Amino acid sequence: MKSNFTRDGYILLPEFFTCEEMSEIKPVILNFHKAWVSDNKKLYDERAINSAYLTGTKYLDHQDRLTLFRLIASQKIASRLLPLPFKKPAFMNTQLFFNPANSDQRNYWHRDPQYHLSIEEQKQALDGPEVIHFRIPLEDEPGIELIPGTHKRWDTEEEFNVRTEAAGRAHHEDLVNGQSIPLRQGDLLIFSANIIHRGLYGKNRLALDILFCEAEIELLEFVDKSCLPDEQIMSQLECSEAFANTSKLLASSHE
Ligand SMILES: O=C(O)CCC(=O)C(=O)O
Repeated sequence: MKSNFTRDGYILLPEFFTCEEMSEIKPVILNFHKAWVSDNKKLYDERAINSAYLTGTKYLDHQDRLTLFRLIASQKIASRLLPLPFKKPAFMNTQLFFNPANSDQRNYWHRDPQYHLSIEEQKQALDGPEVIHFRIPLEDEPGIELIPGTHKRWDTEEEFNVRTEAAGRAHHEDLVNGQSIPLRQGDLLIFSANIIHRGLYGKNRLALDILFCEAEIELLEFVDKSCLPDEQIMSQLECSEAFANTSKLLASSHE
């Protein structure tokens, strides 16, 4: 059965990007990753599985940032973002997922908001506002394992115990309803940040996640402004609506 975002909380679009499109993005991501790893050696060696803020000014030059902004604001991404059941889509951040340097490090089931919301707030978050990942694998990789439908329903007892490491359970233990979604370079996986999921480590995994959310201040207040395009870059973008919604909301919240 084909996945459906509203029902399942994810959609896989195989071969969404052409080889040509991937060959424009990949060198930029590798530039970022190399600079980030050398600046965060201890974190990388000890436990990191992702970096973030790729569109910021710290590690990439103007041309590389422009390539990322053009991707995020492309007609192709907008064609998948705008039809989602969102009131107003806004750009939130970018992340880059890779394998842990320590090959014994285990993955972990979670809902993204569980690290900053109470249990009651996590239940309320299932009714929105929504945060979603657009995952773009730059290499073929084992992908993600997720539990379809959990973006809108609360955990079973087992799911809860495993993802929160309660009742003697560990967060890497297998869960019965887990569905693995292997990814290939050029695919696009869209999934809800609320869904119960875990990364599958292995191969040469390197995946760019673009995070969008509904334009609500509680989701956008920590956006790093240096990760947003300036006016001169905005004028060169095809579909800048998600960036514009973020900038407008941040500007109005500081009035
Ligand atoms: O790919 C991973 O390691 C996990 C992904 C994840 O946790 C996330 O995207 O929130």
